[in-house]
Amino acid sequence: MKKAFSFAFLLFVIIIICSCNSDNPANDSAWLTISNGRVVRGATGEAVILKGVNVDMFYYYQSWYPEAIWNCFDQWAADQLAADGVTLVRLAFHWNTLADVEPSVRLKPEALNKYKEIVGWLAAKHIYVVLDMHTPPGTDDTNPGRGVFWNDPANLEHLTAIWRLLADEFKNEPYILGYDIFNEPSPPAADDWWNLLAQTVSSIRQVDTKHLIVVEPPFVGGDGGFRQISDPLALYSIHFYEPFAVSHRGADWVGDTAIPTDGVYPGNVLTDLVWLSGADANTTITGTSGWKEVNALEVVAPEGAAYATVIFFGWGDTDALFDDASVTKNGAAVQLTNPDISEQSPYDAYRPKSWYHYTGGGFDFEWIKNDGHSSNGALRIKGNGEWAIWQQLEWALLTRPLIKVSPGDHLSARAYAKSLGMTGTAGVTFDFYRPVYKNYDRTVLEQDVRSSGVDWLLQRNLPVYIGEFGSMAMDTDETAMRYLTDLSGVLNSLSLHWTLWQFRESGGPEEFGFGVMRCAPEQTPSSCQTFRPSVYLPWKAALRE
Ligand SMILES: [Ca+2]
Repeated sequence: MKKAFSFAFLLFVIIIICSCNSDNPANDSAWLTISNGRVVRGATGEAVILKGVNVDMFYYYQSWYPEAIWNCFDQWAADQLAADGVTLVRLAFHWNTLADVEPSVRLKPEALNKYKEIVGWLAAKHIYVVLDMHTPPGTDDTNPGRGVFWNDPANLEHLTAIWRLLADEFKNEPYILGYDIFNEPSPPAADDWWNLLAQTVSSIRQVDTKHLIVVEPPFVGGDGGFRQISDPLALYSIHFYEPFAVSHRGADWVGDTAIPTDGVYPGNVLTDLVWLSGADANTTITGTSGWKEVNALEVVAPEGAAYATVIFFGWGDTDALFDDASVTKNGAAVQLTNPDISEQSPYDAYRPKSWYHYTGGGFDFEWIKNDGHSSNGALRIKGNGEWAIWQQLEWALLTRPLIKVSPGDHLSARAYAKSLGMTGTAGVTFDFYRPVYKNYDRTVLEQDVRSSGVDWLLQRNLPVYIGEFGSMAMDTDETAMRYLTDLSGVLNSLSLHWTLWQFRESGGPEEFGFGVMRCAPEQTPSSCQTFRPSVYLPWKAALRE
């Protein structure tokens, strides 16, 4: 008896020791890898599908609430996620939370320990973690426009160096699924992204050969989309938010004004606008002049038109300033956004709010700040070509801040223009747009998911992870509930891995947002414990589907 007891005690001690060390054989069964296009347990080859949520506020708080950053997540939250059935968390961070780059690239010990603690809470509940570089070096969420990342080669070097240090820290942790190298990269050209990715993967592989690389496609026109990378442990990630007018209803950070809140699901959703026709100006300027009124009178909205924008135009050799637009519809004044060109875009210091320029070629455009008609701030068109315009259609927002019209409406536009020596003409008039709707239901959502890159990847036997999807909602929002139910149902039917955007809001109880939970910035999840049913309920159901 005595001998048997000692043996049992010894085993007990070994098990205790082993559970403290992630290198040990007891945890080997937790390691995941990729085999034959699927995420599988390395030990058994059994395929697993991982589902969960983005725990994302760490990147956001670094910019906006640095004093509260570690309130974003706690052990209670890890337990809650496990109880809800989560098996995957995409953990976002801001580069500067974790790292310094001067005088040399190094990880900050306190933040690293915090992240290790979070990974430990999740690992204890058998939840896997994707580390997500959400805000890359040289960029910050208080100054949107991640394009600046690509302007300085040092940022690229820092990104690669930070990932190598992180991989070295986490290389033995089986509950790290992998590394999401750069959230939604928007490089000048697709090759810039694929080259940086290859370099970063190569650097990671010098210290860590076991974890997956989460591969996102570049956000560029033309040759955008996925490429297959040479590393065999790649998990290909898509962020799916179609139809945008539904998933981002009310979002006020996408463009200069907010996205309308009238997108419904299932139902007809505005997905595009098609240019229908322009109108003739009544008076124009040419030569050299001071500020003079130009106008377009008795313009009738054509058949099919649903939206109009006032436009300032230049034809031929032009050097003109424009200011103080005003519009009437059926005799009543229309409220325009920034008609006196005084307000700056919240996203671009070089552009006035809600004005955008286009040309067939040959023109330069400028926001003039030291001249104007009734107030400083005017728009300039200078050059020589067929046509150039400033107008108020922002494609990402579609209908804001356009003028809603019906066929047969009578419109007039007035503005002031100043010519600086030109032989062409300049003036003010309208462009009309026809809306394109798509009737969304689950079948259409599935087609959109497949064509977003999923079919391309599955045909090549590559594993697919929907890293983000979600819907802005208030508590009992029928559109959000049905959209999330159908979309997560589609993802499950295709056996895709997924993480919902997002775990929590920081804007307090009234925020119209994406979060499963909505808490004030200073609240920890355990002190908040407030869920948004329209997101929480369909998400929870999909986790268990
Ligand atoms: Ca002005």
